[in-house]
Amino acid sequence: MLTNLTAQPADKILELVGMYRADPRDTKIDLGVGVYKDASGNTPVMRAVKIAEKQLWERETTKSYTGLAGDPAFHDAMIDLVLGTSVARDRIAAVATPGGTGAIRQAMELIKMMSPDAIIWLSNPTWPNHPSIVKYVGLSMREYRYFDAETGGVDFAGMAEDLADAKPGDVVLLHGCCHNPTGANLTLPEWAEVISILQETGATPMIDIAYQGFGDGLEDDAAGVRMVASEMPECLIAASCSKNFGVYRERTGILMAISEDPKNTAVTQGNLAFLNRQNFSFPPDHGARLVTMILTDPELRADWQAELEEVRLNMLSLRKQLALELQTLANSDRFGFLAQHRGMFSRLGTSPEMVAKLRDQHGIYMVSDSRMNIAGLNEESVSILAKAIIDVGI
Ligand code: PLP
Ligand code: TYF
Repeated sequence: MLTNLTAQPADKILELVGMYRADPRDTKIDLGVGVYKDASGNTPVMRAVKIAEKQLWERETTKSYTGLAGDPAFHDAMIDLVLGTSVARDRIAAVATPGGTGAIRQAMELIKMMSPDAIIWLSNPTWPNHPSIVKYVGLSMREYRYFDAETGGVDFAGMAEDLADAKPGDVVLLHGCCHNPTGANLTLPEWAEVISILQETGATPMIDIAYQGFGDGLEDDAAGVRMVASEMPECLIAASCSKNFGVYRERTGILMAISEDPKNTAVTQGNLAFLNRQNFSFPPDHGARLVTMILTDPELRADWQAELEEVRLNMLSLRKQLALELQTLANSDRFGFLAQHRGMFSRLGTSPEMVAKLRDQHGIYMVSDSRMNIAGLNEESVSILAKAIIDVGI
């Protein structure tokens, strides 16, 4: 039976990790997988996470099962973080999931139950796991224009035109902030316009938010999500704690499903718990518990927010430095968009051949679509990257 299997295509981002490791050059630079790294290239455990882990070790009296939906205190803390007070709590059903990816998967399964003929609208480009999960779950998809390669910004006119074709029962998947892979984001007036289109078409929004706090700050990064959630009758939200709490391997995420009428919340909650039970039963608890402790303890929360802000400002300053060095070397503003982008990623906007040249000639690793993880840089390597970009002729 196992001989019936055929090879699966590799994940292009994860494949790069192996290529980078195999490269013997000590000057190599890793701008591949989206993991935050400090100036020394380490991905540290955040201070508040370490303290919470110690407290948990001291205080935890049982590791018995939680509930199928996870700990309600985690739901409350995350709903507060992502949505603030934008939506009445009694309209929101929520389940803890294994990471943001688990939330996306559960959302797609929920959509399949509610609207099997739904078309899932995905930005072009988007995180490669979006289309692969949609396809695997057996839903249809269409792309909407998103990135304007000429300007390095959002092709909003194209996006609006494409989304006007969405139908009731369809789902429009939006990145809450820090768009992966481009780094180009919607402005608040553009979010408002997306809401008008959703209202005109009757399509349902789903928001994937995996980098809250990495762009313009915790509150600003959630502004688009909050606007959509407060103005649309229904909304799905998949949130990840992997990046902003640095708990990647703990698999910590949440799916929220907002109903128009609070009377529908209990049935929705039951269906979310049902889906957890079918797929993995109880969700992982360790990361969720740490996140809950941090968000509900004023001292831990303040320390976490301060460290997250250091992380955000570090990436922002690296972006600005890169844009500036390229401006000087190229004697033009054509890389100015790098300073406008927000979050971990920027799409440089060059060909896979040029990306291969950067790798072969300079030991600089980025995804073949020219997505760079800005956190893979430090003050010294920014100059090396800028020179290499000009040297290969981008
Ligand atoms: N969505 C996007 C756009 C991402 O980049 C990631 C990153 O890993 C995720 C979701 C989910 O991450 P995780 O499953 O590790 O929480
Ligand atoms: O886009 C990234 O690099 C992160 C990490 O299958 C990631 O989101 C990459 C690929 C993958 C899972 C996570």
